[in-house]
Amino acid sequence: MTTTISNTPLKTGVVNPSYDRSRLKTKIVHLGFGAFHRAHQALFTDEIAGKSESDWGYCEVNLFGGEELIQKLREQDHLYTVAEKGANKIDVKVIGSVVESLHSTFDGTQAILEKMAEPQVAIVSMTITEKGYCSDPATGQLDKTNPLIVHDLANPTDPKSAIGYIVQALRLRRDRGLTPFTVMSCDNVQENGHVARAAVMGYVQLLDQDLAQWIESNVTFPCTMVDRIVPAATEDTLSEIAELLGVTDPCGIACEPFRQWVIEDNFVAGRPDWTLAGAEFVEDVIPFEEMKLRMLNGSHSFLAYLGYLGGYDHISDTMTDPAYKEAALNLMLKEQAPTLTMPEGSNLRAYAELLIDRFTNPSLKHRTWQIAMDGSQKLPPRMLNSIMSHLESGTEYKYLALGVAGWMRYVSGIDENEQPIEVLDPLANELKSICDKHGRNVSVVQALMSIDSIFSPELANNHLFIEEIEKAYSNLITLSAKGAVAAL
Ligand code: NAI
Ligand code: CS2
Repeated sequence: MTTTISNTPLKTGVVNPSYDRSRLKTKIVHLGFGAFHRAHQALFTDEIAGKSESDWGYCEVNLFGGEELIQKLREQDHLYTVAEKGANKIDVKVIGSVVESLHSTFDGTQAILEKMAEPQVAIVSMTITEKGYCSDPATGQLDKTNPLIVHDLANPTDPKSAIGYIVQALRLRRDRGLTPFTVMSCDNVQENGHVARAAVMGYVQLLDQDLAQWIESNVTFPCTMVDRIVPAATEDTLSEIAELLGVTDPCGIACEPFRQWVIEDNFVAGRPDWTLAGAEFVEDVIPFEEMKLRMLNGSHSFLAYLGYLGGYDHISDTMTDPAYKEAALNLMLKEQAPTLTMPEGSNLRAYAELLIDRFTNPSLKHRTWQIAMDGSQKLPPRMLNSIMSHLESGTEYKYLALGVAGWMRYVSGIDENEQPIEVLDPLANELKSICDKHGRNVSVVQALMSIDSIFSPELANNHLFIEEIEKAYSNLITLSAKGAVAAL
């Protein structure tokens, strides 16, 4: 028998599920069993099962990648470890809220659809990355030319996209006279519930008007603000976790101690009481989402592009450079905070200072390269929407401008030492062909702005915006990333 976390006594200090796991049912199907979900929603759901009679459990589904993770998870009775790493202390928890799992590759599409159509399933939640919504990041509307959507429109009963799965599962439920489920996005997408709804509705309207009407009237798509820094696990992460447990856990994940979850209270078939684990249910999540996306994620992306180009491998490394640290704080307080409308009592200075502390945590090895990924999806909510607000009010945005220029320089695929950069992005080919054509000439700025799924016409045709980004880009080329950040 293989020795796993489920059949081996673990070291003292490890927190194990304190409840009877057999009580849990698959009431949530989660799409996207990646790093983040393991350390966030699944952990909240585990904690509330320890504090109440909650019977909410997960079926984890991966539609793309992560096959081995699902296989290993099954071998260890769906238990896995979360190591919460502070600067001086590590808490190790074994999570018990996962009941079962499926993968499109070895279980097949129909098994996943049948699971989503089981009567007791009340929520389908998602951490499928920004690109999983098959939507245009500039407008938040379904991209009908997305290859997965094109496939699903032609084969709606055998879908590939998360959107196609949700619609087909809802069709099965309606046809069988079952209640609908709530669709809950937990991705870093601005107004994530609205984007999920727009994608689902945009797709189903092309397929079936009756079903579209049923979904419109019966399904809700609450917005959520989710926060916890969870870097992708490395060999080092897994060795450290094995050391702490006394046995290897290939599904283990490390993260920071901080966590936050603000959820719009709009569920059609019930929901767990996640407040027992510190989540908040509110009427309007959008101010919290915007605050997090602009202040945390906006400065993360700034540090990722300028940090990578400046030779810093991890976010905590950028924080050892006083110019980067000051730039991140200024970006948050001078250029992002003024664009936000927050509920009374919010303290954005305290929030920014806490973010700097979190970024500084030396125990977390969060790669600038990882955050730099998928910039075409991340730029609008993190930087461009705030720039729109500065253009309306005629205020300065030099930090944001350098952030956008940093992305433009990064996607050229060649770093400041003429070494190749592995640029991962759904638009990687288009970005490369534009950058190859223009080289490091400032003309690349306007050429990249012609990508209308990223830059709205209001931005791409605004001469003040073009000039500001061209200036930042030229500084970056002349002074290098470190020089341009210091010159701010
Ligand atoms: P990951 O790379 O570990 O996992 C990505 C997951 O998305 C995988 O389960 C994969 O199967 C799924 N996926 C990828 N492309 C897909 C597609 N086109 N359709 C359906 N599923 C798809 O990434 P991680 O760290 O779990 O992050 C996932 C998302 O969670 C992020 O993009 C972000 O929106 C959100 N998030 C992540 C945080 C973090 O610190 N890691 C914190 C807050 C939110
Ligand atoms: C990061 C986020 O990868 C990224 O783009 O900015 O995943 C960030 O770690 C989380 O949003 C923190 O909650």
